[in-house]
Parts: sequence; C-alpha cells; structure tokens
Amino acid sequence: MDLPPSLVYYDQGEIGILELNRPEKRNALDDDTVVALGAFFSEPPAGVRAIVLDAAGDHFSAGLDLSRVGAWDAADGLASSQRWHRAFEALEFGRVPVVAVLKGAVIGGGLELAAAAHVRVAEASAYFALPEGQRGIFVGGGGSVRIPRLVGTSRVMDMLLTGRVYDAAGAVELGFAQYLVENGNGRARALELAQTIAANSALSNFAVLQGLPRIADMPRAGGFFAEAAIAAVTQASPEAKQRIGDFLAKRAKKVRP
Ligand code: 1HE
Repeated sequence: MDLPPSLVYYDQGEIGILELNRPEKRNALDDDTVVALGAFFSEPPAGVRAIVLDAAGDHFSAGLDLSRVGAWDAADGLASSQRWHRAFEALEFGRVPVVAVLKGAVIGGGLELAAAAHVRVAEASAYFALPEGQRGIFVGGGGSVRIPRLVGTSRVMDMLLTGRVYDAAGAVELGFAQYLVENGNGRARALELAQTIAANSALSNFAVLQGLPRIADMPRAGGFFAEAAIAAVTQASPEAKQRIGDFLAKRAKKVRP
C-alpha cells in the first residue's frame, strides 16, 4: 500500500490498524495525508473487517496543518476543503467500520476526522476543541455537518465562538465519543471493539454504515421505506438464516447485561 510517511498501516488478521504518524507536528493533517486517507478508505485492504484509527505520540491530531494555509487563495481553500470532504466521506460511508482512539489534542480537523469514524474511544487525556474562530477560519472537513449531529448545533456554536475546550469525561457524556478509558488503554479497548464488530455479519455492518446516517438525514416516510428495504435484504441473506437458526437451536450467545 502506497502511503505517505504521515500514515502507517499494518494488520492483525481481520483487524487493520491505521496510525497518524506525524507526532512531531502533533499529527497536523496536510493535504497529502488527507488525500491518502481518502484513497485508503475508498479501497480498504481486502480481508480486513474493521479498522482501528490510532495516532503516534500523545495527541490524536492538532487538525489542519496551519503552515500550509498562508499560501492559499479562496480557490485553494475551497479545493482543500472539498478534498477533506471526499476523504472523510470515503471513511464514513466505506465498507469497513472504523474505531478511533482519541487522546490528547482532538482539535479542529482532528475532531472532524474523529467525527467521521463510527466508534470513538477517548482516553482520559483527550480534549476536544474547535479553535477555528481564533485562527480566523471555519471548519472545512465536514465538521459543521457531522459534529452538530453528535452533540447539537448549540455546543458547536459555543466551541467555535468561544474556543471552549471539553475534557474527555465531559466529551463522552455529551456524545463526542462513546467510550471513556484510562490513559494508555485506548488501543486495547478499540481492538476489542473492532473484534466484536468484525464478528458481526459483514452485510449487517455494511447496512449500518450505509443506512443509519443516510436515514437520519431523510424525511420520516423515506426513512421508514429505506429501513424496510435494508431490513429485507439483510433478513433474506444466508448468513442471517444461519445466525438466527443458531440462536433458535441454542447455539448462539444470549444477550446479557
Ligand atoms: C502544528 C499544528 C497545526 C502543532 N498545524 N503545525 N489547529 C490548532 O489551532 C491547534 C494548534 N496546535 C496547538 O494548539 C498545539 O500545538 C497543541 C495543543 C496541539 C500541542 O501543543 P504542544 O505544546 O504539545 O506542541 P507545540 O509545541 O505547540 O507543537 C509542536 C509542533 O507542532 C510545533 O512545530 P515546531 O516546528 O515548532 O516544533 C507546532 O508549530 C506544530 N503544530 N499544531 C501546523 N495545526 C479542514 S479545516 C480544519 C480547521 C482546523 O483544523 S483549525 C484548528 C487548527
């Protein structure tokens, strides 16, 4: 796989691990990295059923690489933002569920990247901010679309206007991430979650990734119809027949608290 030095990929069987790898710049995201993320998630490695998105160093990502912005005119800024959009759409609407490990700075474009992942695990060190207002810019990586869907428009309004920073516990309570773990435990927890996800039917996971966010954007009638169509396709699959048969024959795990 052809990746820039700012990204490292390896797999552990069915679980892929993709690391942001520019810790000396706090994993600030330049366009090469963003384009490579898009290419990677457009065609994830064959055989991989879930991916853990982690980062080298103490910080997930300090967001947009601000050292590049000085040379941009409006056309460059538009092209860059749309590059981010394509890349993160490839992640969010990809074939493979992605579990992100968040620690240290989850800032600006770093939070936008995290918001495109499907499950987020926050270590206690993680902090979440959108300092765009202070930098004289606006979110450009899909943040105004995705982050309000996680935590509500009023919180994003406040973060952008006042630079408010949420710590990990507060962030998890509000929905920036779904899991809170102690420092150093994020990778292990994410791998555990990825393995659980990988054990699902691939068709169910695909239906969740493709269906859930789109249905959330639809009017009710369209949403119900889309849900019924996806439900019908999954229920008709041989794997569903097998899994449901296993439960009825008492061969499958029960749901326990
Ligand atoms: C960077 C970046 C960056 C660090 N672009 N180079 N994002 C921000 O406004 C966040 C800016 N960064 C920070 O507030 C801090 O760097 C951190 C809190 C993340 C980390 O602090 P610290 O003390 O650990 O590190 P540092 O010394 O500030 O940074 C280490 C190096 O990384 C340093 O470079 P050096 O050559 O002096 O060693 C920093 O300049 C560099 N660095 N962050 C470029 N972001 C699609 S639109 C999205 C819009 C946004 O993302 S806006 C938010 C941008």
